[in-house]
Amino acid sequence: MQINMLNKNSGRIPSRKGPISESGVTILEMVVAMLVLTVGLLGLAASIGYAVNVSNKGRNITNTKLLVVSCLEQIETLRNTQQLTFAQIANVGDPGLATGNFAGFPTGFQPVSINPGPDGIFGTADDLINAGPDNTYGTADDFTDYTWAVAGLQRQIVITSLSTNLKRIEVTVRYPDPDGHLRNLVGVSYLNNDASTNFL
Ligand SMILES: [Ca+2]
Repeated sequence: MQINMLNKNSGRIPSRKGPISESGVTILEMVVAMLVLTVGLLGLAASIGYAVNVSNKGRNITNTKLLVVSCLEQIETLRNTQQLTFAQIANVGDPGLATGNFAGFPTGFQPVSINPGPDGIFGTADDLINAGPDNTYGTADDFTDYTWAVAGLQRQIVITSLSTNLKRIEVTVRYPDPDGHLRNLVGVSYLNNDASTNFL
């Protein structure tokens, strides 16, 4: 039926003119094509991997920066609220550290805890102390809770007295990058001895 419709003018099937090409794709051509395709796909996979790596690095830096800034702001708040005196804002062993119920910020890198411990201050030696089942600090069931430590992170707080009324606060957070290398992110602020009640 279709043939008749196509050839309604001539009334017969037109004969093909010229040689019929029966050449196809050789195996060699297919191999080359597959090689080209493979190289392209490998390049695409590598670029995706690179993008994911860069994204992870950026996220780590952002999270670490937030940790550094929050620690610096905590120390400023401790001064503003006078929870600590200016003399108490110091490292353990600092000759200027005021004696009292606060032991000072320990030197060296410490675990980063998700809780501040009995003293309510992040970055001190008691950050991993859990109050235990009775939920009260200072009782016999207190224990060191290592699950509170953020995996892979460490923090160092260095407080230097520049003058009677000025201290330099340096917070370093050590974190692993996606390649497994440990990196340091450092934040510095300067704290004056503003004992006025402007902040209250
Ligand atoms: Ca603490």
